[in-house]
Amino acid sequence: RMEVLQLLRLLLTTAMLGLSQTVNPFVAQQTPPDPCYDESGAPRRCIPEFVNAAFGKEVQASSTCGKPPTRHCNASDPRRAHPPAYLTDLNTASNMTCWRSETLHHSPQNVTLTLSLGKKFEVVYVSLQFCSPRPESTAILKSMDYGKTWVPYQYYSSQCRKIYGKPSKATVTKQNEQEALCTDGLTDLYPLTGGLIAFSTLDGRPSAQDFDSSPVLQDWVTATDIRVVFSRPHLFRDLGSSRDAGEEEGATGSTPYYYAVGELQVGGRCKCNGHAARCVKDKEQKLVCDCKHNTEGPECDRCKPFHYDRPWQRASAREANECLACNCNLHARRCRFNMELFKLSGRKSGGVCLNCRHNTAGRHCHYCKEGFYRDLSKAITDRKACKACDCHPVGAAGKTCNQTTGQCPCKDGVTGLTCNRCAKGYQQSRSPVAPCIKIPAINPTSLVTSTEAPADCDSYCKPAKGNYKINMKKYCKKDYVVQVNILEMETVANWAKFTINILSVYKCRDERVKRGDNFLWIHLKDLSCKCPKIQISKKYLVMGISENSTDRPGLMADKNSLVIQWRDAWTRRLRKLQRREKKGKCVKP
Ligand SMILES: [Ca+2]
Repeated sequence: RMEVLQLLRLLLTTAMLGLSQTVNPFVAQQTPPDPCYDESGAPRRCIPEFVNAAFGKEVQASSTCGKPPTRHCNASDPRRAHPPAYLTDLNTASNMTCWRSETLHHSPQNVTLTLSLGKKFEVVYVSLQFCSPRPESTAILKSMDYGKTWVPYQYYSSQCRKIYGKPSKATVTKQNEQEALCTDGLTDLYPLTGGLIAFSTLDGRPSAQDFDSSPVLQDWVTATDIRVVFSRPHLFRDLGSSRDAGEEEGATGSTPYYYAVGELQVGGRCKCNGHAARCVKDKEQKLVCDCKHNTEGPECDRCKPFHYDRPWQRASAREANECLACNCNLHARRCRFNMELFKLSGRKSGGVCLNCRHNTAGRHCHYCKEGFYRDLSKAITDRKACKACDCHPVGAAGKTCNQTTGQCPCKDGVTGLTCNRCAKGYQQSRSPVAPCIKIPAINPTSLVTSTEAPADCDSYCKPAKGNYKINMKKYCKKDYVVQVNILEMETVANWAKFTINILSVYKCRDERVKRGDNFLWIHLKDLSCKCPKIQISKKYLVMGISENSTDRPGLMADKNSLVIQWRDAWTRRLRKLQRREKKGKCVKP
């Protein structure tokens, strides 16, 4: 029969499990490849080995013989004691050690065995090997909350309906996979010793084939405690008068009886939800999963701190479902999970960094907080990735720069990253409110660059180009030779009036030409044809003729003047020409 085969299989497993409990302490010191990760280091499902979770654990029995001693049982005599420890000890095939209840006189005679596994296990089977005849009625229960509440796993009875209120022939469907059944199998009186009761948690349950995706069955196999209740023995009138039980003291009236079990097994795996390959004792000697995949908790049932980028999930054969760290670019130590963001991301990422440091901000601490901007020479993960804004106290309209570019908000006419200079077409003023003011409408730059320049420039003059030669002849022809700095410009009628600063005088026949502030006049027509070409705040060598004009005090330049952007190399040359002139080398025109 199928049942017999199944029992044989369990017995074989029993033998193997017995061996696997013998731990070699030297094996643990080696470092075998971690089964929770594949060869490339990618996480994969891992599960603790299949064990007899009952082995060596303490069982609470509601009744144990030998106190007070009887002829067959003496708790204080090791040779005749039958303590509950014999339920989970290491049996040898030849010498089965058996727990034995007190002799019971009245039916029903309930005896309860309670086994605490110490943590959640995924139970595959519960089996009992008897040293007495099997009980007529037995219930197996489990607890998932360390004994606070109990749910039935399976009933065995020749009178299912009468004893347990259950039909004896029932089938499990997808709708009642978490329901305990009652069977009249495994309740035979015979064999009188060595009989088995074995309950396989997943046997005959439809979703067992797809256990990974059945939370109902995952729940069904989960247990922290197992309880066996022997509800009713076989009555000895069925048995005849050959049992020693009948000879026990006090056996009067009803037929006395006892239950005896040689081995209680709970076959299963330490429950770690696919995130640990083994269970270990923690500091308090409690059994816990050795969690991987960034999980923690006794059953690896939650994500480790800072690993909240997606919800915790049990590992499956296909997916390790490891917990993922939040991406905070090394600027945060804490994060939280946000379901809305997770959904918006297509169920990929829902982590939100908390308390971004190093002047960063954002969900991933991925940009700079207000008042700081990205230093693009450094990686975003760098502690100095964000620099403080450096906005000019006068030129900037505020202290907060663009978080990406560092651009400060500049006042009108001000430019530069920190707002430290005037924009094109603007010039510095003394006002802190408007530090740069517009250069008056008609200005040389716009005229010169304008496409509306007079078409006859080519015939009118040749704009200054390329290298100028400064020779004695030219020097002698001019009334003055000066180095000037162009400061400002305004227009007066058809004239451009430049405010200049005369830096050096190399020749002068005019008293008005001396170092210091002065004016330089150029006719707008000349200027628009770039003869000469002049730009504000540049230095020039100006060689020209004196012209007395009360309307336009200062120097004058026109298309025949030499106005050349200054070169320092000229200083020596001009001094030389100056010396030669003093020696009378200039022939007056
Ligand atoms: Ca035993």
